[in-house]
Amino acid sequence: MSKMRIGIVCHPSIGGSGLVATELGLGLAKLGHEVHFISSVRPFKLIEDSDRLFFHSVEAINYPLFSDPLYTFALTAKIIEVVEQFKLDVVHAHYSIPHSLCAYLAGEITTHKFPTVTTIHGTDVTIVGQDKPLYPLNRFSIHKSTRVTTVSNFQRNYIYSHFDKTKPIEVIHNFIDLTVFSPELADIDVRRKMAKDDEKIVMHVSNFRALKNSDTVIRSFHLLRRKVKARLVLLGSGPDIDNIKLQCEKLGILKYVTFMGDVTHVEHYLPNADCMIQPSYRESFSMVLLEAMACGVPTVSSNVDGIPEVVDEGQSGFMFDPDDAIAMAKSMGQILLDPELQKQMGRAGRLRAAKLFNPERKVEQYIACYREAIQDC
Ligand code: GMT
Repeated sequence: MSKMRIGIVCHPSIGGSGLVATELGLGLAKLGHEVHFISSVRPFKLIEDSDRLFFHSVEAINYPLFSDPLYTFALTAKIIEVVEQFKLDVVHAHYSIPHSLCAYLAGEITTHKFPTVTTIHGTDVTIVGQDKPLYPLNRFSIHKSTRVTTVSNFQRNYIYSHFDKTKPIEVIHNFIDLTVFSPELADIDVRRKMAKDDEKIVMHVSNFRALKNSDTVIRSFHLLRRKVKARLVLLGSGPDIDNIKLQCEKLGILKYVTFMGDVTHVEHYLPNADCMIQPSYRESFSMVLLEAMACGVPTVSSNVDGIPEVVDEGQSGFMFDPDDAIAMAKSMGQILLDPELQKQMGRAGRLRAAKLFNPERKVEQYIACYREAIQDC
């Protein structure tokens, strides 16, 4: 089949949708396709351009007349420039707002016509999307996309029930590079940067916003500490961090918590954890849980949204209502006090990640989706 020239518009985030978009682009290039990333910052895993991988930086438009850098129009202009210069066959927009809307506007302006594939990652419809002023923009961008995909069956049903039933939506679950996220990369020197040798590590990775529910992380860890000599390791940063420190101080557990801050290579830290806790209130999928599974780390999480499509209950992890700190503490204790169970769950998680969320299958699904979009255009 002919090789394609594909534009990828994404948030250059270290984890989540930015990681998925970058890994997808790398996988497409490995298969011989030409991939053009369009974003404000070079995706950190895209070390350099090559003969099939290109990065196009969106420069903000700063005129004194305007109160903000007009990023949305700068992005639209950059899509037009790249589409026309490289004659792209398709543009893949990760997130409907603003990326898919910018692709639509660019398509109305360019002389070189192209289809748009939009991937809904969750927050664009469940959080931002429910914001009344943005609701019509979200619905319009979904409707105007040539093809729409999303990352879980839950998310597809959510879009159907809240936005647009007429638009067929394909579910392509997120995926993970099992050579990058692996238990083989556990490293005692890295572990010792986080905890003492005789402390079990409970890890939480987050952007510390309200929906990540750090309150339950702290409360369940506080209860766990009564039974297990454990240390809570927090990766990431965000608006809730200061409150978390205050809450830990009040509970007298601040000395058992390691704040690692933002780390670019979470895969260096994750394999050293004994358990991952992610009690989010909303998650269309949860890359963190899949990353933990790939690293052979059992998970304790909430049971919301797309998470039950990632976690195999009782096998790779345990799931509870987001605020059930008591049950989460109990299941973490069960895992951390039984090394055989911890190993068994870790193995089950990695096998599940390899079987259901491997890059090869998912990249092929996106390629088929692009080809259908090109035919429809
Ligand atoms: O959850 C976030 O705050 C980040 C956001 C993102 O853009 O990465 O995550 C969303 O997309 C991820 C990749 O598809 C999903 O794994 C996350 O579950 C989803 N977050 C939510 O739905 C809250």
